[in-house]
Amino acid sequence: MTLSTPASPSRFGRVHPLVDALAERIRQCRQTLPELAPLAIDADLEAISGSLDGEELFIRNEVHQCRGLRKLHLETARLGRGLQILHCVFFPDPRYDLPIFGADIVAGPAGVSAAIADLSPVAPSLPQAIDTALSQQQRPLFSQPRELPAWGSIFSSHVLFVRPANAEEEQLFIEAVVSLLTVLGAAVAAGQPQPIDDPATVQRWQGQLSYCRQQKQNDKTRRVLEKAFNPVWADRYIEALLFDDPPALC
Ligand code: BLA
Repeated sequence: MTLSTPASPSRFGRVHPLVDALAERIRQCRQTLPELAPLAIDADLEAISGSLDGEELFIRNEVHQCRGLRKLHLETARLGRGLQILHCVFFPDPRYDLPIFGADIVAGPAGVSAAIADLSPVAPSLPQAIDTALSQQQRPLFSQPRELPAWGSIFSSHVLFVRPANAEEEQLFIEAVVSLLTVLGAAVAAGQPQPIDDPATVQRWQGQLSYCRQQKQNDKTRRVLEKAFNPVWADRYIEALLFDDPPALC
């Protein structure tokens, strides 16, 4: 396949309506976060396009930081055989008592096979205010819930993992993600940093590291990237952008 960095994202094709709509809602929620600023990423990782067996491939990455969150990553991608992906993780600054927000959508020619969203703990349990807020929300009902793989023990008890069966369920999923981001946004706004050497900060750093290690056990992500690009590139992409270890506390 060929790889190139296009001049503008407008060259990218469109993706599944759920991927498009959810990316747009996530951008709207992101915009309300305090001190939001874009983060620089390697140009060759920001916008990737190419072709595989005559099919257009692309990955578009947006990376930001804000007060309380060290890295907000939103990726939309089309990766061959009609596979369309939304991948989003907001990693907290370990000094703040905040969970990791994660969402993933995998859509193929036959529709959306996986839609997952969670505020995941980086300590033995979620911050109390977040757990209470999530417990008070009505849990949306989906006709096709899915079972988590073993590495999914990183997710909270509130995790939503479904195969949305129709447009109504897709809309329900978008609203559930907006609810998670609203709860997270309130916690970010109220959050105060603890010292870098506070045992709670260190524990949250370790929690993030273990989240990244568990996510890297998802062979399905690696296999798709290896096939669309190549194993060396896929490894660098996963290790440097998707689930890079949190930077050392100093
Ligand atoms: C599943 N992820 C998948 C699948 C594929 C990808 C092809 C299988 C689809 C299915 O089971 O129906 C591929 N996901 C990707 C790729 C990227 C991606 C290539 O994000 C990025 C370039 N995965 C995440 C995040 C979460 C996540 C942040 O990246 C959750 C917050 C979850 N993906 C997740 C889970 C599965 C999945 C739980 C199901 C795995 C399984 O059933 O074994």
